[in-house]
Formats: sequence, C-alpha cells, structure tokens
Amino acid sequence: MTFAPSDSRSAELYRRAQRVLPGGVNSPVRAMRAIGRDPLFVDRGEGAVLVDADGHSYIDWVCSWGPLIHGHAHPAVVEAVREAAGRGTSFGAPTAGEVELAEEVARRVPSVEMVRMTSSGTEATMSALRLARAITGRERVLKFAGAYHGHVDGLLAEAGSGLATHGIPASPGVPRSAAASTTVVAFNHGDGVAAATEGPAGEELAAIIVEPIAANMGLVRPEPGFLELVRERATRAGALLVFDEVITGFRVAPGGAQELTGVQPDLTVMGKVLGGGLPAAAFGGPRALMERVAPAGDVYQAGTLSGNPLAVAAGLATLARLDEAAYRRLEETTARLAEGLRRAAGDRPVRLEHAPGLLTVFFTAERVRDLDGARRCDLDAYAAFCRALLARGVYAPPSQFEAWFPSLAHGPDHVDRTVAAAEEAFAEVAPSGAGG
Ligand code: KE4
Repeated sequence: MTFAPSDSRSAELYRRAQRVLPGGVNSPVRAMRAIGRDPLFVDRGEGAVLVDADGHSYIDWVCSWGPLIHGHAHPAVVEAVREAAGRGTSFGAPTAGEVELAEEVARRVPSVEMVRMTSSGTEATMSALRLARAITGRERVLKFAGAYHGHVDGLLAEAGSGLATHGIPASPGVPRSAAASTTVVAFNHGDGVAAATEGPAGEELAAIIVEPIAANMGLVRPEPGFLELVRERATRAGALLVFDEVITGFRVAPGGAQELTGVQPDLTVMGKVLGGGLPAAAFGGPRALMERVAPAGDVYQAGTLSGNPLAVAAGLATLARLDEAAYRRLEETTARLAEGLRRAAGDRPVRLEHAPGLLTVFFTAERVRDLDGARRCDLDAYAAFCRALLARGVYAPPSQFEAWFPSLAHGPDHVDRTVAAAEEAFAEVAPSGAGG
C-alpha cells in the first residue's frame, strides 16, 4: 500500500479509525484499496474542490458518489438545511416539505405518480422489490451482472456459469436461498434476457431490476434496443420493470434515464441527487401500484427518518436549481472533460465513455459493453493513473468500476487542470504508444 506520510493527519486518523471502524471506513470503496493506497480523510468541500485533513486541495470528480450535483456546500443547500435544522431535525410526523418533494418528483419523472421516501438507496430497492413481489405474487428477481443496487441480500448475488443463472451469494452471510431467488444476466445480452423471461422462467419473475445506464461497472450505456427489449420481455412475462435510477435520476436529464431513453419502467428507485448530499432516497411509480404500500395498502414498509426534514430541504434546494440550462451546462462540462481526457490518453489502450453528468476512463482498447468487458480492463494501470492524479490534485473515483460525477460547480478551469494532470499521469503510467 502506498501511504500518506506517516506523520500526516490522514495517516494518524486512519490508524485510529482502523481500531474502531472496519477497514477504517463506513463504506468499503472509501478505503481506496482498489487503487493500492490508504484513504484520504476529508476536512471540507468547497464547490468542485475537496480539502483533505492535511489541507491538500483536490478537484473532486467523485462528489460523494453522485448526490452533489451542485458541488460541495452550495450556499442555497446549506442555508436550506440550516433553516430546517433550526425548526427541528426530525419529527416522526409528516411535514409540508415531504409533500412538496414528492410533488416535484412526480412532476419530473414520467412514470411516477406517487413515491415513498427512505434513507438510503439500499432501503429503496429492497422496498421496491417487496412491492413487486406482493403485486405479482411471485418471488424471483432478475438483475444484471455488474449492476449494484445496494447491499440487499437477494441483490448481492453474482452469476453462476451459463447464460441466465440462478445467483450465488456475492458475500458471506447472504443466504443461499436469497441469492438463489435472483437470476443474473449479462447487461446488453438480449439472449440472456430472453432465456430468463421465456416460458416457466418468466412465469416465476416478480421483477427485472436494471440500472438503465449502468454506472457500477464503470459507465456502460445500454446498446440500441436493449432497454426496449427488457421492457417488452418484462411485460410479456408479467413481471414489473424496476429502473434503479439512484445514480441516473435527476442527473442525466430532469426526469432521469427514463426521460433520456423514452423507456418507462413500472417502478423507479431514486436517491443521491434527491437528497442533495443528505440521507434520502425513494421508490415510486403509478398510484395503482404504490397504493399497495402501507398504510394505504398491505405491503409493509417504514423508516424512522424517512422523509427527514433536513434531507428534504436539501433535496428541494438541489432540484430547484436543476433547470434546463443547468442540464445543458452539465452535459457540456462532461463532454469537454471526456474530449480532453481522450486527447490526453493519445494512442494508449484507453476508452472514454460518458453520458450527461457521468464519465468513465476504461483502461482497455475494447468497447466495454458488460461486466466481463469491464473486468478485462487493466486495473493496475487504472490504480496507478488514479494515484498519479491524486498526486497532482485531482480526485478521481478510486475504482475502475465507478463513474466520475461532474457537477455544476466544475468549470472550464477545473476541466483544463484535470486534463493537464491526466496528460502527465498517462505518461507516468504508460508512455504513449505503449499499445498493449
Ligand atoms: P445506498 O444504499 O448506498 O444509498 O445506495 C445504493 C445504490 C443503489 N443503486 C445504485 C445504482 C447505486 O449506485 C447505489 C450506491 N452507489 C455507490 C457507488 N456506486 C455508493 C458508494 C458506496 O457504496 O459507498
């Protein structure tokens, strides 16, 4: 492991943290193990910039893994949270803000008439699948290899061998029965979807859950017709189609990927941007489906802090500033960054993928269309590239299988400085013409 100087504040905090937090962190990816170094401990964020515990500044392309579409500590978001906190941090009773946020979501997301809020994306996907099982009376769920929907037991399942296989536990502690009720299919492989949804297999299916633009194996867009095929097969099988838009929601377009692609799911899971950096997520859909959720219906779902007033205030302040001009600017920033990084990579085996507000630098010469393709990337080269960027004040996601999250706080100067750092980092990692 490459360590920060042992007398650094980050190193000292990491030593203490490892005694009281598993791996020294509260979520694995933060530990930076995938890029072979110890984590940075953060002191504060300012717009597009992160400042670590030792006062070093970085242009931040992680932005808390997506929630901070306006960057760190946006004054309007901070003020909204401050004002809400002054009136009380939680009531365990309904508030006007929750109604306003639900109305705003219904206004934006084409397929959503009603939502239920939760405190995390994991809770939201877990609850959406419980609802799908209740509505269909079935148990099996189909997910795609490389998609991440939170650490729900049944969704921590990975593919066995074969085309469309019953999942096996992706983690110790996941019951084999939970994983076995999950079918895992390769993303962008229509034949696998067909095999898993035809005849008796399809009759078992409660839901197909998909990241409509995948961003947990790096950014992998659906190939033309793929989402339409998934939609058609779910309908034909009598299963609900669940779009996990925790990342894409309110980011790739005002109404998320379902607006961008024109494919409408039965249920939608949202998070990240929805809470503007505070813990908030939700699942939603047509009233006819959502009114099965307790207490309107019989499908139990609950949460002490669901619809928390501070998270709702942050979410409302965040969405209020996401107008058409904002989305155009986010798309322009992302495209400019992608073009600059592509230029910096030169003839090296590197592929750039991007969508509005999302980007990935794949260390491979081939186009990545599924998890196997992502796994064929040169993970060591990506790790070295990330370390070299950090040394130059640029904080890229510390995993080849994560996306970069440009924000509205990133301007041309941030992009230009990142591209300049990338030119040096590419040269350090793989001198041009290294081929391979
Ligand atoms: P949370 O439970 O972490 O709020 O959301 C789970 C989740 C659900 N669906 C999608 C598409 C997601 O990307 C996530 C969580 N995203 C990861 C980063 N890819 C969060 C970072 C982390 O785990 O620390």
